[in-house]
Amino acid sequence: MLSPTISDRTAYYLSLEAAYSAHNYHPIPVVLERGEGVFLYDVDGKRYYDFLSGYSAVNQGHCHPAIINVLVEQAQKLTLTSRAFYNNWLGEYAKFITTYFGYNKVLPMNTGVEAGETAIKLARRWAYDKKGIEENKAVVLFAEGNFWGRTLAAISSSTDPSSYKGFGPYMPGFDIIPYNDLNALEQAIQDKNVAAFMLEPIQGEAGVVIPDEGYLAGVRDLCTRYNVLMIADEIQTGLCRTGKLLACDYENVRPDILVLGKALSGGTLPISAVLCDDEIMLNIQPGEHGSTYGGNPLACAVAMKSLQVLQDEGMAENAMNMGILLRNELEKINSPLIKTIRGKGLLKAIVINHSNKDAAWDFCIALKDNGLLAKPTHGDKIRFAPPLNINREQILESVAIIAQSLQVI
Ligand code: IF1
Repeated sequence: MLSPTISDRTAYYLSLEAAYSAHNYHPIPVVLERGEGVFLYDVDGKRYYDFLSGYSAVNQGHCHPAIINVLVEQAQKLTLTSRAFYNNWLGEYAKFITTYFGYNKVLPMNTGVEAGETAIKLARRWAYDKKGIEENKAVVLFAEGNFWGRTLAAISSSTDPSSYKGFGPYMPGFDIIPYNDLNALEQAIQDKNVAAFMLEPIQGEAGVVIPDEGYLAGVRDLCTRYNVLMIADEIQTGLCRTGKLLACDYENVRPDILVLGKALSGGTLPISAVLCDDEIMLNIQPGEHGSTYGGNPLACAVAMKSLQVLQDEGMAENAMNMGILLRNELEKINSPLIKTIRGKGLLKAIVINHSNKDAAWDFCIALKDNGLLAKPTHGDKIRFAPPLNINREQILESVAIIAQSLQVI
């Protein structure tokens, strides 16, 4: 591996984390202290293009002024009541977000993985109360290569050993089928105990894997025909990232349960949400699900503004246009080191073509040295996902950095 250039201040923060924080990550060696729009600044004041956007949590750009304003104002007034009492934001937010996405109800949670768990609980309960599946027999289907978090349930559906190995035993009632394979779904769905199929419309962690055109519509159709709930995990793909409000919109598909997180707060707080209609949501009664922070007034105010900003600033459209520009400019580099360019909107990935297994990492180190931050995944893939308010000139400058950095590997 190339040895990165590291300042003394950077080395200091790296050593603190190494000594006192769990070693559950392997970050690019850069220490950030400030963000603004599409840029991040390190502890030495160096500027970088952010091509990760907090794994798509920062779609609206770092420290978006309108979101920060609401965050600060509401923080000075009221932050948490718990759901033991009402607050003056939850109802307004619930009305806003259900109208925004076209569902009867919302269930507010915090992290993405909690929202995934919530969706599965809703599906199981619906299966027993409405579909008539025998208690404790419900099966939820997942797609190979899925990623929806790190809890015991989430890793129980994982096909990636680094997620699940050594953490068993695993959750029963989960079955895994190949992604992008309607025949496999049709076969699995014959089982009368299948309650739901949960999937990402584009698989993020798997390396931005896009299913064939017609797959999502096909999933919708099979789920409807077999009375199985379609759960769409749009935590990474949703909220304008792929050039539409939701990635499911590409095929005009309306999932039965919609799972959102990440950019719902513009990268300020952990805020997630599960949306569905009454037929599914109202099977859960008081005391049967919740969380201390879910639906807190600070989160509700911030989430409302974060959604508003996406709309007001035309971020879906910009993601679409800048995504096309980014792909065209990356293609122009015409380097044998880039094996594939894929993705929709501003959720893009390249696959590196190199005999050295460290090439993608070394390339990201070179990107960092040249002023652009990205992270490899699964060895040879690199996600390019800048904030959605990036402009044309910034895309061109970023691609110049990418082209220049390819020279070192
Ligand atoms: C980490 C990747 C991104 C997600 C989808 C649910 C969750 C996630 C589709 C859970 C989380 C993360 C978490 C982050 C790395 C990451 C990721 F590299 F794994 F693929 F985004 F690109 N559904 N994704 O992508 O949300 O509970 O984390 O809020 O460090 O694990 P969470």
